Amino acid sequence: MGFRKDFLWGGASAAHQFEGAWDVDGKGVSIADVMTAGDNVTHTPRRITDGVLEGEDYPNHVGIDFFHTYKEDIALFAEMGMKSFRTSIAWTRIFPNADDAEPNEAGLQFYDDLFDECHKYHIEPIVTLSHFEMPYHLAKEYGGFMNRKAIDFFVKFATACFKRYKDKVKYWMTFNEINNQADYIPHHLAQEGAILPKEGDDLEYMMYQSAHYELVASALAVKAAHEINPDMLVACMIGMNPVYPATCKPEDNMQAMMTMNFKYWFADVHVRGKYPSWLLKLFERRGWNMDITEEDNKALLAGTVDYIAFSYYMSFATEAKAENPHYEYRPGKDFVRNEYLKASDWGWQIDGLGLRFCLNWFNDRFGLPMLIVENGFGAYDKVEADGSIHDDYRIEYLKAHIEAMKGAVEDEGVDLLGYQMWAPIDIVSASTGEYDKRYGLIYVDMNNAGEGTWARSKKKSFYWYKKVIETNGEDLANE
Ligand code: BGP
Repeated sequence: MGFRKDFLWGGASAAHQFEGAWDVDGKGVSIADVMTAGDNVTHTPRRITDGVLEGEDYPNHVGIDFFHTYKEDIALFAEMGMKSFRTSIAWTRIFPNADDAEPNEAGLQFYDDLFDECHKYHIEPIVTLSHFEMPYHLAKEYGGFMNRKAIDFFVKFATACFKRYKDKVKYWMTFNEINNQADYIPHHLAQEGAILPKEGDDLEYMMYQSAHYELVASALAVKAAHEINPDMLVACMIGMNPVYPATCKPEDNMQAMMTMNFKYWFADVHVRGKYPSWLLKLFERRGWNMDITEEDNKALLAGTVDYIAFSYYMSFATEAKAENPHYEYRPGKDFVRNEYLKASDWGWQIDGLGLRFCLNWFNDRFGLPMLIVENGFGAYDKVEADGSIHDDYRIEYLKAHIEAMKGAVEDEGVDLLGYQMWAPIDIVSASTGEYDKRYGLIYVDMNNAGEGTWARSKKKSFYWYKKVIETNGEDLANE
């Protein structure tokens, strides 16, 4: 019973959200480097600027300066007992413009040093190749993944990483939350596909076409990895937030099922190497002339993934509407509030059991090993006069989710490799660009207003998670 002995307990982050050092040692400008700071209190969204502009506030330029503090921070992860640490390789540290002839040695060396530091403490590095940080040059000069050339640039980048770290990194992921763009909002198209849409563009079509090129790029990367070192395991990475029917009306149930299809078909292609029939029908219905070649289809089949990595934060509920006879997913139109769930200050509905649902959904559909690579609670933290931080809400969130995954392992027998909470240390929020939306077990003294010393301190959840890891998930009590 319980989790496997070598269960990969750990924490996850992404280069652009914590490394900072945005222009150090030859690093190029990424999409994240042209995204401004937002704010939940004033409802200020992030903006994407036309290059790096004077006078704008770009929080990812600084992150939490992990680029310079990684040794101290990893020592804290080790103290917590972390067995694994997920991060990404910033594409622009390796190929600053995407189309460079040779990789940047200083960038490659940084990750060598970082992975060595992890291994020093027997922490397994788990690596995402592309986590919302595509080269800005790729977006601006090539149109990002709307251009077939992006496939070659990505495969070149992936291959350089596989070759360099083949003896240091075993677990890989290609594109972080590749399915986030199913909503085809400009923010996600930029983060996922380096696409900067213009007024009047058909965003829905662009999403499907560029996602196709990304899926081919991912499949070619999987194949390359296996050729370089057959022991390396490469996953897709899906942002999984299940969609429930609002009622037991058959139409609502049908709507929920199709919405799951529309949001998670990316996993079907990654795992099965081919498109689901309903999606080919959608292409037909839209009358799109998709650029999907025979060679692409072969590549998809030859590069299916080894395991499924996914993030989980919340669940949604949806209802059917008569005006939507094909039960399509229409972003922003058919979701309803789930009255059984509470939500975070950012409106994310908290649903521990939903994680068990996801594990079973993936397991039944694909039967592959799984790795939970993100799960956590973004909240405002309060520092007491004595410096302590009592983040019981975060402990409660993590506890409920770990209990749910335990259920899926013990009762349903899902093959779960590990759990990486998001994030072991406070970092910049990806959606809002805030410091105040905190996920960490380690506090970083910096706020939205730019005030703070950058000092690190341990929250109550730090000690709690240490005990959880020590007992391999047996003792989850919050004392
Ligand atoms: C996921 C992303 C992460 C991370 C997390 C929390 O979608 O993969 O990069 O940031 O969500 O989201 P946020 O930072 O917006 O609160």
